[in-house]
Amino acid sequence: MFKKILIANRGEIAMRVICACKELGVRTVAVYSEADRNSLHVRFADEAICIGPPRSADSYLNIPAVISAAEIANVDAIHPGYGLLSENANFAEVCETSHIKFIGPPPEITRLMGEKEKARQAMKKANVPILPGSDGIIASEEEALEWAKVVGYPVILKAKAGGGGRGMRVVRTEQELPNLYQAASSEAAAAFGNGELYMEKFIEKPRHIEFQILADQHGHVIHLGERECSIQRRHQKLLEESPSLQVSPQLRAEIGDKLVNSLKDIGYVNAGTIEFLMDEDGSLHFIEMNTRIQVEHCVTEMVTGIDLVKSQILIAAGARLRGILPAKIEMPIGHAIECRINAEHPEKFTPSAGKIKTFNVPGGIGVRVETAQYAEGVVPPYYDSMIAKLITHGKDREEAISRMKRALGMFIVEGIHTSIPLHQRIMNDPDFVAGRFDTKFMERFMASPRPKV
Ligand code: MV4
Repeated sequence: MFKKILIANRGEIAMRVICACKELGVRTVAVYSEADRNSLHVRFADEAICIGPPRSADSYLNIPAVISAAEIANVDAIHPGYGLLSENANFAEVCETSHIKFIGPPPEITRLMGEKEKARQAMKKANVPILPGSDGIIASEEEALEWAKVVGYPVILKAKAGGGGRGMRVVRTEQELPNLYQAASSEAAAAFGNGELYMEKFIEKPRHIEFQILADQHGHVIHLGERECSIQRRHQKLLEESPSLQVSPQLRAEIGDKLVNSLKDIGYVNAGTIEFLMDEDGSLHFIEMNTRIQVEHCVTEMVTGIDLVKSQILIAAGARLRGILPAKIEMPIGHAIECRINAEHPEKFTPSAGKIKTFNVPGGIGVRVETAQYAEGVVPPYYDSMIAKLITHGKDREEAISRMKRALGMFIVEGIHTSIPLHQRIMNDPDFVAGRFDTKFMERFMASPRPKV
C-alpha cells in the first residue's frame, strides 16, 4: 500500500481525496498556487508545497512543477482528481518514468479514449450500442456527403480530439454540409490542434446518461449503475442523480454487462465513466468515455455504498476488486441527487469571485456536502466556479428532492452570488419533479417566466 500520495488538484476534489487517504492511513501532500495559500486542502494535507502563480497553466497544469513537488516530498503516487491533468496521458507517462504511480488508467488507454472515433470503434467491437455513423475519420467534404446519405439527415460532425461541444456541427441538409464541415474542422484544429472529424446520426432531444465502472489490475471489472446528467447548461452539468428514472433494471443489467465485457477487452484499469445519449425511444447509444473520477461520482457512492476514491487508490496499489468490495452489491439503494453550487449569478451565470462572509453548511439525515470553502474564505477568479456540491440521499426520489429543498434552504452563502436560488427553482419545477426532462431542459427553463417560489 502507498505511504504517501500527492494530490495534483485543488478545491473540493482535493479535499475528497484527502478524506479517502486519511481513512486509509495514507499521508497526503497538497500542491497549491499562490492564490490558494489559505485553502482547506493546504490545511488538511500533512504537507503542502506551493507550485507557482495563480493561473492554472503556471501551477496546477505545470507538469515539471508537480513532478518536482512529488520528488521533493518523496510520494509513492499521485491522484489527479478531475479536470487539470487527470486525462493528460503525457502526465501519466511522466509519472511512470519518475517511478510514481499515477492513480488512473494506463496512458495508452487514456490516449485511446481521447480519440473519440477510436473509442467509438472499440465500443462497437465489444457490442456496446453506438449511434449509426462513419466508420473512422472522414477525410473530405465528399466523403462526408457520402456518409450523410448512408446515415440519413440530420447528422452531427464531431472532432476526433473533441470534448465540451467544441468542433461540433449539426447538419440538417446536404446543401449546408460543405460549409459546416469546414467550420467544424477549423474550430477543432484551433481548439485541439487536430481538425479531423467523424459523423454520427444526430439525436434532437437526448438525455445524457452515464455508467460508472471500476476495474482492477487483474482483469476484473464491475459496473455501478448509471447517473442521469441531462440538467446542464452550455455543456456544464448543474445537477445529477442516480438512478435514472428512464433506466429499467433490465436495461441497466444489459448495458452494464456489455460495458464490463468491453472494458475487459480493452484492458481498462481504475475508475471510468461511459457516457451515453438516450434517444426518444429510450435506447442508449455510447458517445464518449471519461478516464477519471468525475464531479458527480458522489451520487453513485450514495446509492451503492461504495467509496469510489478509496477504491481508486486501492486499485492503483494492486488490490483486487473482490478483496475491497462486498461480494454482492445491491444497487441502487434509494435515490441520490447532487446540486453543484457555483460562485456565479443564478440567472445571468456570470462568475462571482470574492470573499465569502457567511458560510453555513447544511447537515442532518441524508445530507452530504463536499466543499473546500469556509466563512472568510476567498473564491479566486482563476479557476472553475464550483465551490461546493450538495448531495442528498433518500429512500426514493421524492424523499431525495424534499431533503434537497430543505438543505438548499439551510445552505447560507453571503458575500458572493451562488447558484443556490437556481437549484431551489429547479426543485420546484413540475417537469423536473415529474422526471420530464432532457438536455434541452435548461434552455426551456431559463426562457419560461419565473414562478414565485
Ligand atoms: C450528440 C448530440 C446529439 N446527437 N451526439 C455534446 C458534448 C459531447 N460530449 C456530445 N454532445 C452531444 N452529442 C449526437 N449524435 C447532442 C450532444 C449534446 C449534449 C450531450 C450531452 C449533454 C448535453 C448536451 C448538450 C448539447 C448537445
